[in-house]
Amino acid sequence: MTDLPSLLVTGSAGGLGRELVPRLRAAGHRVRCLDLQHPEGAGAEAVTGSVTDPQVVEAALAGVDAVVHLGGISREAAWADVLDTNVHGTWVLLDACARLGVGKVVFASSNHAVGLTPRPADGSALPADAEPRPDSYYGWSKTAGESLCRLFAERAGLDVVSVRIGSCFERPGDVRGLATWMSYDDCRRLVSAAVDPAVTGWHSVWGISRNTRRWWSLAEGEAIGYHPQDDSERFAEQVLADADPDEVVDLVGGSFTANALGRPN
Ligand code: NAI
Ligand code: 15L
Repeated sequence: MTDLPSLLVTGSAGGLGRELVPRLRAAGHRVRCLDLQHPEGAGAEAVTGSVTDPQVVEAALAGVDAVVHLGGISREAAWADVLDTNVHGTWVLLDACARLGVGKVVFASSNHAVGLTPRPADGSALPADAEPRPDSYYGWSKTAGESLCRLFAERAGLDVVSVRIGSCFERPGDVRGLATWMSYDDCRRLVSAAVDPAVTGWHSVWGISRNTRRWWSLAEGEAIGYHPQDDSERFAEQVLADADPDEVVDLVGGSFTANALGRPN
């Protein structure tokens, strides 16, 4: 049996990283972690520092086959901060990958890159390459990250899967989440599919589970071997009982579409 690709996970200490890393290890990937700080007991495979620091990033990349880039600001924030961490940090990482020959990147984009997109009136599924319509500086930083990834795929030969993640939490938090949820187990399945050596070039996929109420397309993910197994429907009764009648459910970005620009939420 051949070894699975070894991985660097940036942002490994965040809400998603803490759930994803052990699942990747259990699936057979060797995983190194990079974050500003780590939980106790993170071990020797934990590199401490910023994705904006080229020396830190180069050290963290040594010997890995692929990068899962989660590290950064994950909600609305001040312009200078999203620009530095999410845009410049992504460039530092991609530039180092290209120079060091780490040829595969999974980029944690977000639904908020297209947050202002309405639910298609004809009932069709929204494609994973829907044009950028960011709902926030944060969402804009993800469109910039996607675009940088594509530049490095097409000009530097990196293989990149850009994942427009919906809502990756233990369970969906609201009615919108019944459509946008991705389980941690499905997130692991998506990463393992994306780093497979057979997946080459540039891809944009949605990061959601096989939710009964989904309206974002799974076709692009399935084309790279991502076959989600979970469905938020098991949470529906409880979520609907607690529903807020004013919740924004027919725009991709939900409540982000109504929040003030640049104000941390
Ligand atoms: P989080 O905010 O819980 O974790 C982000 C992690 O990145 C933190 O551990 C933080 O310390 C680290 N980080 C921040 N700046 C850094 C820097 N300069 N250098 C290195 N590490 C840095 O966010 P979460 O939920 O874990 O999300 C992970 C990624 O997935 C983020 O990029 C987020 O934008 C994206 N995403 C997550 C979604 C979700 O539902 N959890 C939905 C859409 C996108
Ligand atoms: C995101 O991009 C955020 O990082 C996450 O915290 C959630 O707000 C998610 O989108 C969502 O839209 O549910």
